[in-house]
Amino acid sequence: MPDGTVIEQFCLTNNQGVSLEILSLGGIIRRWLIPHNAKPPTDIVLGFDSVQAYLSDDSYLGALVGRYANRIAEGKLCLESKNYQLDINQGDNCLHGGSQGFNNKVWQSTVLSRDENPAIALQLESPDGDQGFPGALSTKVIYTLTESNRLKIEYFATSKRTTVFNPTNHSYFNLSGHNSGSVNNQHIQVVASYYTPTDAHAIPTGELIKVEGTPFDFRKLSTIEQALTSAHPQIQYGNGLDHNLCIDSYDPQSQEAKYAAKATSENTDISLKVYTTMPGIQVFTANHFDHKKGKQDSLYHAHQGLCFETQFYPDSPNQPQFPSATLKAGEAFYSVTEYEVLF
Ligand code: FUC
Repeated sequence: MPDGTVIEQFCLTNNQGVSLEILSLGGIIRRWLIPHNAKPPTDIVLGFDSVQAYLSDDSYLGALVGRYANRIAEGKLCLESKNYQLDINQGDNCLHGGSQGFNNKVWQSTVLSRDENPAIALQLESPDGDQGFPGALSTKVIYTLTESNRLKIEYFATSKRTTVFNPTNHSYFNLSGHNSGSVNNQHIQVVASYYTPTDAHAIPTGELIKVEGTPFDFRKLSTIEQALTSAHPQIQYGNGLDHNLCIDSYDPQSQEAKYAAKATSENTDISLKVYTTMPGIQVFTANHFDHKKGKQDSLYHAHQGLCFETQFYPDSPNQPQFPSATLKAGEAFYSVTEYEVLF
């Protein structure tokens, strides 16, 4: 780091030959290698070669995001009758926890082994008032790679004062390989009957709209392209998919990750399945990428990556009808998202 702090890189490997490289900077998943018989492994996530590149980029490649993934309108938060002004870092809004969010922090790391599976724990103390959020927050994220090729990401937190908490991981997947061009002809499924439409600045209008008859109907496996080429105004706003879909299987009482989404590449026959305890999933197609210089001299263009960001709905603190991201003082937060790779 510029101040001399050392960043560590961990490699999680299983007996199936899957391996992941994870940085203590932002818990960034830098490489995710899937073996192929007789061919070099396919790296299914976008990333950079240097720490400097991660620090100077604002696309959250592979990183842990918090305290609040996605947007809070005008950075305005009201909790227990007190108003808080959060850091504004995108237009008029607070995006992904403010300009110094979890992705920019060096996390304290511990090597673990969970049920024989390789795992690491990353811990962070976020002080009271960090990016404007109330309450000193202690958070821990555990990454575990299982023998069934699942990366399990568990999020834990407690806060000294009532706050909001909505962490995610912002990996950009490309199941044909990070340097293979656009994801347009890959297929996705999202088990979501509703989505939360937004205004032109990606702030939810507050409605839940049926996906039926819209480009957001991914209940059956369909190409990403059919959505990206749609003339629907919601697609035009952001040059692609950048929307929260409401996961049908969400159960606020359950701590068991439920199937939510899938992506698949016919080029490599690699598929990804997403399971989560969270109510929403931001489906984002790297709409603003424009010759971004990525790993090993690759150039990342618009629609070259696909994010499945599991989350509370965007701006939920200002939308009382959305599932609540409030974390009460002293309460324990737990969520889990699992990414399973099939090949
Ligand atoms: C996603 C999107 C945003 C943004 C960011 C980098 O979560 O919702 O629009 O560009 O990632």
